[in-house]
Amino acid sequence: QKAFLSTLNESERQTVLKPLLSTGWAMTEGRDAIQKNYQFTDFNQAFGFMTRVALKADKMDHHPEWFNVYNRIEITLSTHDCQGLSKRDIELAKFCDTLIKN
Ligand code: HBI
Repeated sequence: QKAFLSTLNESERQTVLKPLLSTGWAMTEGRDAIQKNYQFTDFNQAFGFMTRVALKADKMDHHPEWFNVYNRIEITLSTHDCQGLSKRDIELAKFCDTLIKN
């Protein structure tokens, strides 16, 4: 679905972005992007998380920017096609958080 993606407008930022910022997501310095750090019990758990996010990302055709070392993952979400945050970033962020059992 190549529907033109636009960046989130101000009201969308208040309604769908803001709640994420209170669940550990933060705006990335100098970018219209959000990022979050996850820590798992071990690499096996971390990579399992990455695997599930990767499959979702490919299904969405929307891919994360991420870094992994052992049990830690730093994930950054932004939409390259519109150089900013779009609804796809919100969807993928929420998906990531559904995978975490706290
Ligand atoms: N992932 N984060 C992100 N942003 C994009 O704009 C994007 C993507 N994955 C695939 C994709 N765009 C394709 O639609 C384009 O590369 C053609």
